[in-house]
Amino acid sequence: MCYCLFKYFTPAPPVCVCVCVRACSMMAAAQDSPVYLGFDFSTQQLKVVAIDENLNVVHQNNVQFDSELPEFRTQGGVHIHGDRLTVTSPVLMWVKALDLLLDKVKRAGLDFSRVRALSGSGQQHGSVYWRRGASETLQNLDPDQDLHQLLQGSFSLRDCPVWMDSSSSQQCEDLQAAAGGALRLAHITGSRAYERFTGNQIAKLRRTRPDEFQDTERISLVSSFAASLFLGGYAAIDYSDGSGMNLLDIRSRTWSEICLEATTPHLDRLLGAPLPSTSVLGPVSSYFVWTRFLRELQRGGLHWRQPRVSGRNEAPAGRHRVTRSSCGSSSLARRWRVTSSVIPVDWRAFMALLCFKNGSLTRERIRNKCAGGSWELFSAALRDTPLGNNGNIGFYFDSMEITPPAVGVHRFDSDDNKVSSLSPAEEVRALLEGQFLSRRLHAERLGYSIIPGTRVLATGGASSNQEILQVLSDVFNAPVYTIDVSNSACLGSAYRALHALVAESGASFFDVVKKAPEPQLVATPHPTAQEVYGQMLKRFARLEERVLQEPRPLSSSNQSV
Ligand code: 5FX
Repeated sequence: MCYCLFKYFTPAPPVCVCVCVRACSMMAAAQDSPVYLGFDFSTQQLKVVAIDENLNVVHQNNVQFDSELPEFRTQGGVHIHGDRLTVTSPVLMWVKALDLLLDKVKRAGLDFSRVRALSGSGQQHGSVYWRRGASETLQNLDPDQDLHQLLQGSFSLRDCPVWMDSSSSQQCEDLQAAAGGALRLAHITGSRAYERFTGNQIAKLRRTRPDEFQDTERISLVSSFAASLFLGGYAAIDYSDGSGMNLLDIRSRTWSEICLEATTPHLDRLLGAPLPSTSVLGPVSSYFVWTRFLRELQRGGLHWRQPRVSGRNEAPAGRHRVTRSSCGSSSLARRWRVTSSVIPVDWRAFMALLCFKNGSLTRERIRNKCAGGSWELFSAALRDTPLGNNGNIGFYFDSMEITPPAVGVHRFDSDDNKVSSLSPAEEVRALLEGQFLSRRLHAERLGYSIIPGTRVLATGGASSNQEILQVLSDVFNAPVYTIDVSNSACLGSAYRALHALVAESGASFFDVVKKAPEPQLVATPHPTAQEVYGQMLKRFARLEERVLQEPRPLSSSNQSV
């Protein structure tokens, strides 16, 4: 998930004033002081955050794929294919988004000569297929042209499988059989076989698109693809993102022979060797230095040195036990020290990761249906309904969910009878309570338990909605904290970029983030929350079993509702 690149030069005379898009107090940063960039190539948009040495955010920007690059005709940044299982994104959309984002940042007045290092993250599992000869192209980019023009012939596959894809069930079965079962595969790679995991996507493409596959010289993840653009050469896949491929042996942190062999013989040649997420990849490509980034600099003003470290902020450490709940396109809950995925900021440690597919897009659908498209009315519905929703419980799986693997909308009244509708306000609360009860139920099944001192950190778009955060706090019976910046993945990446510069003096990532603003307490549980949701969780678990036993709709296991 992480990449880091680096440039280091004597400060040029400041030519632009730093523009802050969120808080004017942040503009206090000296106009020629260093800045560090964190990018996030996420599902629906490309985002960037710039911080100064004191970790203040001095600029934020983004490109929304659907609205700002309409020529690619995506919805939520993706194309859902006719089988409703295959989900892809056009690779050139991501490249063009980078062209556009850098232009926007420059137009907003951020002086690129202040940038000392950059780092980034990308949506996990998605993969990019570079055509033979692309490496040569990357190294010789003509500074007078846009990246998307230069790279239009560089991909053997125009449409990249992304994390929402669930079309590789056969390949998952084959991989598990080859590895000696789901448990054995989980022992090696940290996970049973999942359709969205990159190895299974690669195996499917090799079978269904043999010509394109033959024409591929390198496969990147979205994060390493993005790093490759900045680097002007192929960037390694990092251990943390590599943990989402069903290919990496997460203990030895090398590609697993068994998994490689079962996926595609000699696949390691297409993947390159994996690296710690904290690796520094090298100086930024001269294309960016002399064109988009630093056109204003004189050649003599640059001094380069090889950098050291990078990463993405996944480190909410402290005295308290912390769980992190992301409220973005997908919803994530992560917990320390349970084997599943290598942690970006410490490659010797592991974290568990639960992923839920029906997150913000489902909330938007219910908002449109029950609250006239208004978040204010959606929030009012939450305020107007009691904790526990009069016993009504809902499951809203617009597309095939990951955890648990179920599809469809299922509503139950207080006597556990299936009902076909709820009042609009109850529907809103049923959705929210159902989403958070599910996070809690599955986190607890992983071994997580709520004890005194537990805090919930909420990130992502919905983390700015007070009523949603209140439901989260009540369901978890724990205080909820947020950070001021909803682009937490970008912010973490920017911290990693800064850390890259100071790591050689021995500073740890934790030393660097000590200066970061503390997460703010935004919601505390209602006094009755424990009683209400303790009971409700048990009912929810029973009803989820019922939902799982229901026959799936005939047309597809992944249909939308
Ligand atoms: C994690 O396993 C996921 O599939 C999602 O959270 C994607 O990373 C979203 F980008």
